[in-house]
Amino acid sequence: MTHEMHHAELIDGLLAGARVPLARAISWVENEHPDAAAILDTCFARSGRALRIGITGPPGAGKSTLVTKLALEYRRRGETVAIVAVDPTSPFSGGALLGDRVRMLELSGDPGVFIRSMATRGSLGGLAVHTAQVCDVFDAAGYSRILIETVGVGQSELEVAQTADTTAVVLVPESGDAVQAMKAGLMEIADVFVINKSDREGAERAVHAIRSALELRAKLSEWRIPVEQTVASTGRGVSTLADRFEEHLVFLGETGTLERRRRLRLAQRLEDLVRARLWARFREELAPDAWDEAVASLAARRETPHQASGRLTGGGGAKG
Ligand SMILES: Nc1nc2c(ncn2[C@@H]2O[C@H](COP(=O)(O)OP(=O)(O)O)[C@@H](O)[C@H]2O)c(=O)[nH]1
Ligand SMILES: [Mg+2]
Repeated sequence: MTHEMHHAELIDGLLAGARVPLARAISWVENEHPDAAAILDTCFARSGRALRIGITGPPGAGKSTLVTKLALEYRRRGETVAIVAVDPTSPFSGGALLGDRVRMLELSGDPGVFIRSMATRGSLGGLAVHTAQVCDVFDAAGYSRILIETVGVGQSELEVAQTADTTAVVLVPESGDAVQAMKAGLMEIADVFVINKSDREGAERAVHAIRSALELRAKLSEWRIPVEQTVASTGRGVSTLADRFEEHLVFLGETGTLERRRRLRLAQRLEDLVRARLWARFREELAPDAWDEAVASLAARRETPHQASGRLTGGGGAKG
């Protein structure tokens, strides 16, 4: 498989469930290979069947361990599982300690599981765009559950989390302080809360703290956000957690929320791509030194940002 594959050959292979073309297709998507567009167009048209489950939370909360155990649980239930790790500290994305590598062996060799890490941001949109695209490829390849692991810190990670249909926020007893979760914006994106490492002191207290924080919020949905305890390292509570995901996905389907969420997500993707394309075109059409000159003229206070942006975009009245 060292020869350059034609994209049609690659598409046929991945749609038939072959792993090598799938891996290649994903690399092309990540690296923005010229033929990636053709692959993405085909995959997008065939996507929409897989359920996308986001697992987010602070580093060290046990997300990768939990994702591993969830994958095993879904395999027992007859689902096929793709794992997308957008966590730079994840064993799935190369930051693994020996113990993590051993853990990953739990999944290796199973043809019903495919693990992929996301590293590059690329130019056509951010990490969220690439994650959504990679998920489309897995979806088209027939994986029925896609587990997306992200570190719950920072705006771009929150955006990645929002590419999922349902999202679990994973905390540990020590970080169970609900205030912290709220500050980090995690409260807003959680459909399910998980207190992992519940073998440790303070798990019950953490659960109660989250529950009371949730009760203080205005009720925006009929969905009552569950707070589950797990011990990912032993698998305790993982089956119940999978039940909660499935319940939430049924709820989303029955209330039309799934459709609404997916629409919002598509709108966001479209916006991201249009912005990226317009920006790329703008930079392409700009005279070689025009950008640096504009910045210099701002620094020298010859122009305001408002004036310079108006001049550069040819619309004197640009806002900003
Ligand atoms: N005590 C305990 N340790 C756990 C549990 N889950 C994961 N760990 C350990 O916590 C560390 C971080 O786990 P990892 O899954 O890499 O966390 P991530 O950074 O959120 O992906 C590892 O050493 C795990 O073995 C748990 O439920 N209980
Ligand atoms: Mg991890």
